[in-house]
Amino acid sequence: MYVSSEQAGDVGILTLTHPEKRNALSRALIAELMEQMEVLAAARCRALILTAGVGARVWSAGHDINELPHGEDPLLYSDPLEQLLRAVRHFPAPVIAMVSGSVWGGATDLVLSCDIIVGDDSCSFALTPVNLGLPYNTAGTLNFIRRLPLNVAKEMIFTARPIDAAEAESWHILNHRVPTAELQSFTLALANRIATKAPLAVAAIKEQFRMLGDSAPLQPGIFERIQELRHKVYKSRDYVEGISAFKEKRPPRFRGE
Ligand code: KGJ
Repeated sequence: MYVSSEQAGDVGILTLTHPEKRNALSRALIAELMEQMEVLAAARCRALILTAGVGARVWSAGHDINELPHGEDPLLYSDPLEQLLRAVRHFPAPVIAMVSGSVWGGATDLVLSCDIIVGDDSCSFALTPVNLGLPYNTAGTLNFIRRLPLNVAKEMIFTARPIDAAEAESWHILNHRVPTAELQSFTLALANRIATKAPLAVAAIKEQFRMLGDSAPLQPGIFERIQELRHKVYKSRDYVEGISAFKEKRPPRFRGE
């Protein structure tokens, strides 16, 4: 069991429970998470809290690096992480990320796909594809452009530096930064407030935000160019080196080829 699920009145709470692997977003963990999301949606939960628990040291280490393919597109439309991101965006009630601890790579994409983010002083967020030599995909890059100030997105990506709670607050990544002791009660109160509102209106407006936010047309030529740029990166030796270095627990030696 990598995920625990509970329902407190109209509020669903999904907790990642695999600290041994730092809640890496493996195929198995994502399958459980999405199954529980379906159960909570069918039970008509009116707000969903996604968390790794109060006091977690690592909220999630991101994509399971052992499941990233060598020499192939690492973030295809059908990749489990991509399916999870869409499930969160399509979930028929607001999803609140409640964050203690560090959030890495694709898990930061996941948190930024939630509707509201509440963090405590221990939370931090990193975007790390350049540590692995991995080309990010179009959907994720668009999510960062929409969700973050462009200069912030660029600094986070180019440096892969975890940004702390104070920076996350000042850069409007967090809706609220609260003391750890109040994280649970504050987030529950927020979710309960949402749960008292008209659920059809909330769901319709969430869907409007999603569809209108996604409505920017992408010219075929631009998409093809992006695919070509990404192809060059995931076929490179640096990408193999990035993944090998992680598995061998050593710093990568990138050569730009
Ligand atoms: N995937 C698979 N296994 C992982 C991952 C991961 N992302 N992160 C940690 N693990 C596993 C390690 O291999 C260890 O397994 C165990 O979790 C504890 O990790 O050797 P084992 O015990 O069998 P570790 O590194 O010993 O824990 P800490 O020293 O506490 O460090 C926690 C960190 C989260 C700082 C560290 O594990 C780390 O840097 N993980 C990788 C974080 C990262 O760069 N994630 C981004 C992955 N990439 C993406 O999501 C994407 C989409 N991307 O574009 O890059």
